[in-house]
Amino acid sequence: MGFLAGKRALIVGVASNKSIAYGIAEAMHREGAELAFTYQNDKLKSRVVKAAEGFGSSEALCFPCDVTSDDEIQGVFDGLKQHWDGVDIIVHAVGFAPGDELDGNFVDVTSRDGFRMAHEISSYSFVALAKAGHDMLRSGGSLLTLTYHASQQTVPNYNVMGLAKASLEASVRYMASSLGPEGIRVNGISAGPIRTLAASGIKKFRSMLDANAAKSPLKRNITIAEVGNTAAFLASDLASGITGEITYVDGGARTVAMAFDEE
Ligand code: NAD
Ligand code: 0WE
Repeated sequence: MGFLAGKRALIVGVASNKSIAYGIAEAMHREGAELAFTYQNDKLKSRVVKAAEGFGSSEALCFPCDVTSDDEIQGVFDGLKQHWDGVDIIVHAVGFAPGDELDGNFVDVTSRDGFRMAHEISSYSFVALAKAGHDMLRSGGSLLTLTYHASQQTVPNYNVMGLAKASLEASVRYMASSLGPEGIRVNGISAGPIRTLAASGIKKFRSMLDANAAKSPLKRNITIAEVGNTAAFLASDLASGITGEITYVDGGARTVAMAFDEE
């Protein structure tokens, strides 16, 4: 029996089979969790439904959810209540800033509107999901989000997303303190760079992947399966003592100040 047997998980953020959320769904399904999904818009619906069916969940467990809409967020839990009497796991794997603010000098390219969008979609939405899901969340439950180390140290062009991720990481700690007394844990995974749809528009992503692999102790980049396994662990009762924490799945890159030459 898998270590997530009997757990029900809502996965927010599948856009393709390269999505980090897809890797998480795969691991959680393998460990015995029942899964439900959301999709951002109709364009992504068929891909998410196809993924869901691959994980033994029908279209009935797939809900539209643009996280900028409180109505759609509420609709997810209203819909989920028709099938489930509670939820144990919510995975938040959503991030967005206007593309033109992820290219160029931070001070020059950052706008009030881009700042607002980045923070609303990439950070507030995690709180919004917890709020709307609160009455369905069971004791022993766990919330997870995805972050990136550019919240702590600057990375060229990550710009306003770095600020939004810093806010998201602070929200992990505040949500953990808020929900902990009810037996609900809240954690983040800080993943190394991975080529997903969200990375596809980023200039020089290939050289960033290469630089990251060269810097990391493992001398390679990480996979969505590795993030998925960590997510499954953190969401499970095996991690019952861990909350408010950011766990790095980055091949150790964060721990190295200066790259070591390979002999
Ligand atoms: P992805 O493109 O596969 O997933 C991003 C998801 O965000 C998509 O499913 C998209 O539909 C969703 N999204 C964006 N705006 C939305 C909105 N308004 N409403 C609802 N959904 C919305 O890319 P990914 O790399 O798997 O990203 C998932 C998470 O992982 C993000 O938070 C990202 O910041 C984080 N992350 C990615 C990397 C990386 O290198 N790929 C590294 C560390 C952290
Ligand atoms: O969080 C991310 C990507 C987030 C992202 C990506 C896009 C591209 C398309 C947010 N918003 C948008 N908006 C778009 O219009 N990552 C951790 C991957 C990533 O993105 C970078 C990186 C890395 C790594 C951007 C610049 C520098 C490094």
